[in-house]
Amino acid sequence: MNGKYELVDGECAGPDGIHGTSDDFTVPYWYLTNLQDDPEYLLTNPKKGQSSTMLDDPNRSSKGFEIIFKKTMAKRWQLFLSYTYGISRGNTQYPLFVTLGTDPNKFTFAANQKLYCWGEPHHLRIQGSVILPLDINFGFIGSYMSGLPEAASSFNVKTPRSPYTFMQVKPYGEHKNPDRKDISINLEKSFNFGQRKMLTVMINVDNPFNWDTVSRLYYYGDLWKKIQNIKAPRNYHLSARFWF
Ligand SMILES: [Ca+2]
Repeated sequence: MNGKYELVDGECAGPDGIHGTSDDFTVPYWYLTNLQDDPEYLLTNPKKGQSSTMLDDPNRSSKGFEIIFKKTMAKRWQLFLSYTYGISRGNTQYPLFVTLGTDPNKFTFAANQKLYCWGEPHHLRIQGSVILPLDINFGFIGSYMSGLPEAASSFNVKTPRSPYTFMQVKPYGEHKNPDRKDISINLEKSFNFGQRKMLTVMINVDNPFNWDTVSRLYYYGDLWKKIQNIKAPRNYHLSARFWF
């Protein structure tokens, strides 16, 4: 545990991944100045100040709550509503936690800032059905989730040792993925034939409004803000079931 570090400016190549262009910016980087002498670190229950790599006490806390409203089927309709809020803050989380004590850069955007957060703090769900005239069942499922926070990283941070250092270059949550809305609706109608025969016809439409096609972006290297995931566009599903 005899590593000696000096805080220097790392030069991040920015979203284009190329040094020397207008989107470059600097990031704080702990530079190991005695590389030859430095042994492997082994820390148990690491604490702030225990070594030159421990800039803060590890901490994390999670909070959340959920509110639910249910209306059971009566007078031909039913409804379920829920709102969930949950958030984690702190300076450690896998995989960072397992590497604490090896490199003070693990704390670069976490120490004393408590900006680390993970998850989708706002999650709203709705589900219900109404029996329309002619006994046609109309059902719907919808949800809204606020965008997942990201830790922007770059492979191209130029430091005194290398032009290709990989590290987190922005605080967690400074960049977020798009919010997501999902909705699915269906209609269902049954026809009875005699006492024990029934035909049920169903039509289901997912994402009828083509909402929020982009669900996740990249936040590292030269893939910065390029699309990582999209979700399925509007699609229809027609089916029939015959009971006998
Ligand atoms: Ca650049």
